[in-house]
Amino acid sequence: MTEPPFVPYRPERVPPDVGLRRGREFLGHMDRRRSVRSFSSAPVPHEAIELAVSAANTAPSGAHQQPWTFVAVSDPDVRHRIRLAAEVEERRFYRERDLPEWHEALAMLGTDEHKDYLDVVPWLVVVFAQKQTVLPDGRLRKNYYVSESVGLACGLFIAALHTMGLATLPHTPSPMGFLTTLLDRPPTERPYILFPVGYPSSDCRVPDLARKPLAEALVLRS
Ligand code: IYR
Repeated sequence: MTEPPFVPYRPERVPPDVGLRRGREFLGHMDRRRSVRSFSSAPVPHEAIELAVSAANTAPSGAHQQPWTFVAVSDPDVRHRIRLAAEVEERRFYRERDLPEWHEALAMLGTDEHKDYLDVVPWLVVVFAQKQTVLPDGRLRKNYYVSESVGLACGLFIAALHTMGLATLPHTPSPMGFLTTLLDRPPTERPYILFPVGYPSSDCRVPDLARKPLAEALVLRS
């Protein structure tokens, strides 16, 4: 087998004290992020969406297969159709499905089947996970660690939006098959997360939640 091509990688060398300062600043920045459900309709330049998706597109992925597609929608009619279809599923979820434990877990968020924000935000970004990728010659390539890879990309997307003062919410109406139809995506992809993107409304309020303490998130083992 021939060797795959490698190129030098010489990232900036960061002394520990500088690294810690940057790490604290980054944490401070990320810790001010909240998921929001109350958005302004103020426009967001499409370059902001391009920048956030470009940042997402730097994510590591299984076998570097980059198994994601980000579909950015600004057309108010398409957004409205997405809202109506999402609310159909959400109504079923909240009113008809027998999911007491799940409903109870959500109680403190104060959510219901109304998803007005899908009409208010200037952008909806729908992320699709490619179970398979259609190669240029039309053959199908199986992808590995798809969910992990797309999740990593979504995390970077959220962080990039926050850096630009933009807010979002990982919205996952269940099931989400309507997005495949409405956005005309191929059967090799499945809808992964629906992100409304915009500035938070001036009267935006969020649930009074605390992040779990580091001692619960990190196990330090010698
Ligand atoms: N998709 C519903 C329910 C919902 C589910 C989870 I898990 C949440 O963290 C929040 C809401 C909705 O968006 O209302």
